[in-house]
Amino acid sequence: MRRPLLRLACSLAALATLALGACGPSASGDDDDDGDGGPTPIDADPTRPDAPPTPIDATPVDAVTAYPDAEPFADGGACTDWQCENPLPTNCDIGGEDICDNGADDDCDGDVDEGCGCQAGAVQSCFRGPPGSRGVGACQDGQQTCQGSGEFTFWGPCTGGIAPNEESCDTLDNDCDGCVDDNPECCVVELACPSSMPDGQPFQPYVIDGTMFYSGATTSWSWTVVGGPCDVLLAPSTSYTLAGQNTSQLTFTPTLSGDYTITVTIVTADGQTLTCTFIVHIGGPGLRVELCWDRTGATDIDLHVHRPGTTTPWFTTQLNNSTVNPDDCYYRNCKAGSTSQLPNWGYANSPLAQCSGGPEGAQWTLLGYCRNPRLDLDNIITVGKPENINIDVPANNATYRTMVHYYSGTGAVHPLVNIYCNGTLLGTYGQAPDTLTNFTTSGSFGGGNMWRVVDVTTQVGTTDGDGDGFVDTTGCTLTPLHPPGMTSGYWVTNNDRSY
Ligand SMILES: [Ca+2]
Ligand SMILES: [Ca+2]
Ligand SMILES: [Ca+2]
Ligand SMILES: [Ca+2]
Repeated sequence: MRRPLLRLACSLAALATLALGACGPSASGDDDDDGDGGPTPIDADPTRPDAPPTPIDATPVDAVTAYPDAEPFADGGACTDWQCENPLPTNCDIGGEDICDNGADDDCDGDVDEGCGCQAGAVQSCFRGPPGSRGVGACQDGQQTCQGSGEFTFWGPCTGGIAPNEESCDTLDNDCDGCVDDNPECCVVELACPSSMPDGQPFQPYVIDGTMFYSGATTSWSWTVVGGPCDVLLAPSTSYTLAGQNTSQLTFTPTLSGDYTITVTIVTADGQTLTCTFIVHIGGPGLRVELCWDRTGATDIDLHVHRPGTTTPWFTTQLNNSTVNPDDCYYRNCKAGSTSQLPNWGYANSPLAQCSGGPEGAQWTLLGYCRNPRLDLDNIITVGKPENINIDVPANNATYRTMVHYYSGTGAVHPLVNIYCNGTLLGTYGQAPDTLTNFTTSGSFGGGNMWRVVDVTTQVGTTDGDGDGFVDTTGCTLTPLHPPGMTSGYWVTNNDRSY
């Protein structure tokens, strides 16, 4: 996770460090500390040494192996400036057609997979840079959502991730050309930004110690976090909490899965401003359904997940009675503190750590386990909070229907549903610009508007390959639901509790 802090000095030892491949000569000025106001006489053109320096004995840059059609370095050694005069090819097909469904901007026009159809609401990984830089150095994929409906669908903008940036002195390959800190000004490296971070889990505090990146004297620290679709919708509220934003140590406690872009800005004692930006992935196991909505404080919207293999009515065992249906997981039966019995769909309980950090944690602790399915965030007209339902190890090849109900309040509400499968966002429904526009009428206990969102079919393996303590959910097939007989549009009914 964390890279060792490097402190490399050029100046007097310019030739020696160049020979070690640590950093190149500066482009101009008196870089040899001999006080004569000029470059070292032995090196007439400091940007282009006459001959490759030897010996080079440093770790080869990952990109050389990760990107097989790159020009191999002459000696297979480390990057220095002279080697980076042959950067990795961009692989741009300028003026060509973008190749569909690869999440790459093949024609390098700034749009990813433009002109390609997709399934409305689906989410895919994408990269905001030339294809040749994808996965190289500090570059990381973001995500894009399929917008539109019916036959008129297209991939929306690619957001998040890390695109190529100006090279800075931080031990990372910021411009993703395959060379670390290949900047003529990079003589002193004091900042060691992380190239990757370990994954976290919802409700578990994630502590980041900034002194692992910068250990010198500072005058200030500042941390910012950018979250996923619900955080965009809930802004300025956030689904996560932060502590220590103005100290060297950030404690970030998420409630939702997703990719969070974290930036730390450090002002050093000598007035330099240094920054690191990186991504922390928060992912719970199994199937995770998340709901948020834009109007809070006066509206209560509820999330429901239906047991596979049955088509019993939502809410109650029959359309016209009041007995809670154990096939429907929702606030009345699926919270630790619910008055109705927790549903038993035949799944093992999860260790308490999976849910004890949430708002229902104390009550789950009394029970001694986390139930599956369970609702561990219940938003009852709380401003800026989401709601979710989890099944840590769902059944193999089983189909779970998700539904959103407008319980109380008045006026149009725009709910958003995210589907995570083994920690990866695979679908988001109701996100702008494809918001749900006809969700206007509330009604307790099964009256009012119901939005049947998506059927999720889970594929579950037999092993715990990712080591999170749960058998892996290896994939999910998402089938967005449309009004009967239609191939597009959101399916919203009024006063209809049927499956
Ligand atoms: Ca393109
Ligand atoms: Ca493409
Ligand atoms: Ca670079
Ligand atoms: Ca760098």
